[in-house]
Amino acid sequence: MLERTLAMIKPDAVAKGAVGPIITMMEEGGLKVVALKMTRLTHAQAEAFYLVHRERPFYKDLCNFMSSGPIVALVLEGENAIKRYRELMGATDSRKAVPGTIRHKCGTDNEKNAVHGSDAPETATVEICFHFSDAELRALAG
Ligand code: IDP
Ligand code: MG
Repeated sequence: MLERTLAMIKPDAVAKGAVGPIITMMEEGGLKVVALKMTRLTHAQAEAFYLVHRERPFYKDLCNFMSSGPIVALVLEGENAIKRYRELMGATDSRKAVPGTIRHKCGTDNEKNAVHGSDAPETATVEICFHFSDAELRALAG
């Protein structure tokens, strides 16, 4: 099934100059970049994006981290893109991510883990709309 998923290259990976290598891994992993922007989340935007985790002990630190510097948001498209990209990212804790995954190569620990990826079709739709306007998404169709 042809799907779209929302990816973010997080502030740690942007800061270490890993934007290029990560996009290369996405493309070589069979995912097509269909939208891309560099942006920076405000603290309030980070809180909104990660609202599902608001009761978790790491929520405050996560929102501080995600608003600490620029990020790159991308829409990736491909067959089973959501699952395929989750596999390509690797485990949430970069120290446990297996070789060949983005988090193994570019992440540090269970917070500074280089990349985000949607976990289901419903969240992918919500997260794509969080970062890209209707007009930007319409432009993709053309
Ligand atoms: P995921 O990014 O692999 O889907 P989630 O459980 O959805 O992982 O967590 C969202 C983000 O919160 C993670 O990518 C990571 O940056 C951060 N995070 C998750 N678990 C921990 C933790 O135990 N300590 C600190 N940060 C965490
Ligand atoms: Mg998640």
